[in-house]
Amino acid sequence: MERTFVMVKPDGVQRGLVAKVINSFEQKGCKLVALKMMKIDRELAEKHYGEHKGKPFFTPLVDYIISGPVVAMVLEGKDVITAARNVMGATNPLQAAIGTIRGDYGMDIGRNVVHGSDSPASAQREINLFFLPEEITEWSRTLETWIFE
Ligand code: YYY
Ligand code: MG
Repeated sequence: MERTFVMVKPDGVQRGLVAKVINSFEQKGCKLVALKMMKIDRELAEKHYGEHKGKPFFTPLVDYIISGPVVAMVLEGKDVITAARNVMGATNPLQAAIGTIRGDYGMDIGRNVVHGSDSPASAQREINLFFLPEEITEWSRTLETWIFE
């Protein structure tokens, strides 16, 4: 079973989209194993987006992600990293398909509502950045065999 790190970004929280975003992942079949609201400080933001350091959008991206509370979560399931990325849609909401979170709720690449890890290595790194092991709840979902073969 794979895990991924997902977060409702400050624009999603301010716009009252938290429940809708979580619902999109739940209805897809992702299992929620950790969830919290928090404010990200600059140090954590720069670590989280470390791969983008030096790019022109890095500073505005960090300023945006620390501009208000976020809702961070860990999702679990077979191939959940890919599944969650598909639920989110393309990075630029203008290119994201309608029916995806970014396609349905976004207009601008710099306000794209949601984050999700892009690989097993980044998922592991991001989960460890945002959650202590004891904040992740292991539980068995009774309908698992109706979601995964
Ligand atoms: O993983 P994902 O969020 O879909 O995109 P990344 O390429 O990792 O970029 C992280 C974040 O940076 C993206 O969600 C929006 C922002 N960004 C931007 O503002 N302008 C770009 N040209 C590329 C990315
Ligand atoms: Mg990324």
